[in-house]
Amino acid sequence: MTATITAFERSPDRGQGLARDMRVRWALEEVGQPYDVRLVSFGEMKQPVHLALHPFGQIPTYEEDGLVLFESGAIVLHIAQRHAGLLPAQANARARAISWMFAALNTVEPPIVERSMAWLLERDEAWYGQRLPAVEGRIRKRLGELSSRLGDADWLDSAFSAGDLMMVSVLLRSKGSGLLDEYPNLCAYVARGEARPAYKRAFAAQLAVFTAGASADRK
Ligand code: GTB
Repeated sequence: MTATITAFERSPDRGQGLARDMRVRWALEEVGQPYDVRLVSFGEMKQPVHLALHPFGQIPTYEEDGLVLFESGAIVLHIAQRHAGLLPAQANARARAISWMFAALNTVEPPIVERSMAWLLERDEAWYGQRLPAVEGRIRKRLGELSSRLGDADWLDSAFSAGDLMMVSVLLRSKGSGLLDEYPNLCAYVARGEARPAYKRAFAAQLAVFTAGASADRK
């Protein structure tokens, strides 16, 4: 049965692929699984129909054959476990790839999200400029550590895995801040992820949603 995911009807990132449906789309493209997308507005996300799928009223969700999942990490892990292509067959390598998924979500993404939220919600506050260096310091700490570990390798643990998919997705969210540019090997790592045909297909699909919405608005 074809899986259905949810995504923003009008993504606030204007098609930059930064919303978390992008990592799910990318995973599905990597494993060659077709999928349907149900677009939801901010209002619909908070209605009982969507809350029955996602207790926090967010995207993405994933429905397949009676199974309903939320949380992009859980969804990508489910896809990677069900289909070949995103996790190594060897048990220890598989466990390490999953560690990298968790590292992306629990260790690297939080300070990046903190900066985005500060800009979104607090940028007009008098103390915003004073707080920013500390927030950016926390991002630099993680990027520096990740950069040291990656070194000149192509991927985090030999072959490309769901760990890389998640880490590249998370790092992409720091691109706009300019902080990623301080780490050339991380920029090259992200570029390798973006160059993957599966990434390109996923990016094009989410951009098409934004473009269609924008042209409908003009009519
Ligand atoms: N931990 C959850 C997961 O990984 O699935 C977090 C899900 C989440 O934050 N979803 C966001 C959402 O539904 C969209 S992705 N927000 C609506 C709400 O909470 O009411 C976060 C996001 C939003 C916008 C941008 N952007 O504009 O660049 C980037 C990322």
